[in-house]
Amino acid sequence: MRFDILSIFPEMFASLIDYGIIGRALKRGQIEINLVNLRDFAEGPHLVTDDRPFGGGDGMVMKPEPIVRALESISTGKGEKSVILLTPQGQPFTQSIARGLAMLKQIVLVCGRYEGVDERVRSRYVDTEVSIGDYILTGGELPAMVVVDAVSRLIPGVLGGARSNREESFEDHFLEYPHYTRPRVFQGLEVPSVLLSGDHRRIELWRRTQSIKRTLERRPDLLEKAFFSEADKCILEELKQKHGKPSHIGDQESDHDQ
Ligand code: 9D3
Repeated sequence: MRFDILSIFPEMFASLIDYGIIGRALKRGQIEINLVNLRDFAEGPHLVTDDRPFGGGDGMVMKPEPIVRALESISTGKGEKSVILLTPQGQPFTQSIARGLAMLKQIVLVCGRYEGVDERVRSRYVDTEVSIGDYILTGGELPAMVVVDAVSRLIPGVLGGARSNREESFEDHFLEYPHYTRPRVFQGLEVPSVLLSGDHRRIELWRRTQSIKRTLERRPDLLEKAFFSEADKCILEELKQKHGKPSHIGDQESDHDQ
């Protein structure tokens, strides 16, 4: 996968490139990131990339020419390519969109700043518009990093092999069960005894119950898409009987039972 990222702040991507799984994927050549500084494609003595909006109003708009020149400078190889504009007006980014993007050969990410980019760039050059959620950021750079991160980890070999298999399973519509590691007692808090029992069937049942319970309490919206096995349905019925309403967030008592 090759990512071309157009931004007036390419330095912001240093942390993405230098650390962790993405840093390792870059070193291994599993992904490629080409940072394009929009200012390099600006003209005039001040190399401006923005201008005042026609029709008046507050804020500035990104000029079309630097973005289009930058887009035209990008080399394209074989395979499918997509130009994505990061914008609050885009479709909400999901795991499903990430999976679709992971099948491409090249992704061009256009990071907006100010009030946004000139509409004619969007209409003529952009394939997809993506938002990362309903909150206001100062630009498209952090959203672009979110897309690179989410897509890269889906590319075969970028993560360890065992992890990716689990991803494919139906489990991903549930929140995860609680995790514990050593020490067995931390600040007086014990690891649930079932996890120390060595009884793998009971452990599996406990984890599945915790997963369903957490999803019910915190993200009931996810359950609409989730696939329930017959065993899952039994667990769900039992949970519903125990607590009438699934709204015990932060209820310490209910976190201890099974
Ligand atoms: C007058 C309203 N504008 C400023 C408050 C709208 C506005 C313009 C540009 C709001 C945010 C931005 C910058 N944000 C992005 O470019 C952006 C973004 C976001 O803010 N939230 C979630 N996803 C994204 S993707 C790009």
